[in-house]
Amino acid sequence: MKAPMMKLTTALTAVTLAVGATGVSAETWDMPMAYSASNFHSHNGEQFAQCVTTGTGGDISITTHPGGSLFKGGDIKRAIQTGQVPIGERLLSGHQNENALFGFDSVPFLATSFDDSAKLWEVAKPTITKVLADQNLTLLYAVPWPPQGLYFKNEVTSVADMAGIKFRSYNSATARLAELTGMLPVSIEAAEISQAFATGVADAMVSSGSTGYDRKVWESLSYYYEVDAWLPRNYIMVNSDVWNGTSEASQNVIRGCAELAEYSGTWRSKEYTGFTYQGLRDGGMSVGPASDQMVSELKEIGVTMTSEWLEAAGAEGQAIVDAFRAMK
Ligand code: PCA
Repeated sequence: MKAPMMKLTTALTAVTLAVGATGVSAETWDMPMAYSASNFHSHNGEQFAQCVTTGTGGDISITTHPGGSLFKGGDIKRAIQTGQVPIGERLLSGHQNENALFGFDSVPFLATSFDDSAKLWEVAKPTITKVLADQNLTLLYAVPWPPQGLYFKNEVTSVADMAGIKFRSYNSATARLAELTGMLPVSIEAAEISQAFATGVADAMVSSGSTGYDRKVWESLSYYYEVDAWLPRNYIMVNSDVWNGTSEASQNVIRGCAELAEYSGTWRSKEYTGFTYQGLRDGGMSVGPASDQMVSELKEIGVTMTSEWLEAAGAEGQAIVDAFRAMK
């Protein structure tokens, strides 16, 4: 009796392996992304998806869904945590109302260049990885948006000129910036801003040249002031149960693709900065540095926001800032 049973087990194992190798057990991972298909983050995410699909020999194929088409930006993290989708991309600082640490990259004038953004990420990454892991999320990679500047419908030369303007915000730091400059914050996803500006729901925002260019904001707004206030990051996360159920071989491929995507995404972000400023100009906008007065008034507001953030983020936030300043 024993010998035939063993033979059967061996045969079954062989069949299972053969099924795996032919890709019958292949999985498809839907990956929601909040920003438009034309945006560099979305292009980069698409290449990451192709890298994983190719690298795992089709055992895991990732399909991206940009433009908030599967889940809106604000719903993506929860959808992954609850297992509605295995993977997705979101603006990290979009969660700072949940935990101030997520807003480390939106502290005004802390890290204002790509080099500083990379240093800040290096020191913040272990903490953010841990905070996400406690929420059943595995961090894969993060890519910065280009430096943040101010968009307005009308010319503005000082903070006093901003009083009463309806200001589109994308996280709690940008809503706070509106309050401290006397503007009226209204929270709107990037996917909806063209309409918001066209209908007068908002007449200003802080964002990159990239988002203004993607959303063709020159149809409603006329001024972009380069402020280089901060460089917020998008990040890609996987549900940790899904991750732990993924073979070590596939995990290694995904990690490799993620490392490549962080590098290529950052490179694209740099390249895109000048390109989109020119695009805004071609659309008819005035693009240039903010006045000295405006910059110095915004820097004062930045000091207030830095101390508010440090208070909210506690010892771990302070440790990130200290480690970053020590690298400079
Ligand atoms: N674009 C995104 C976040 C930062 C940026 O440059 C947005 O405006 O929503």
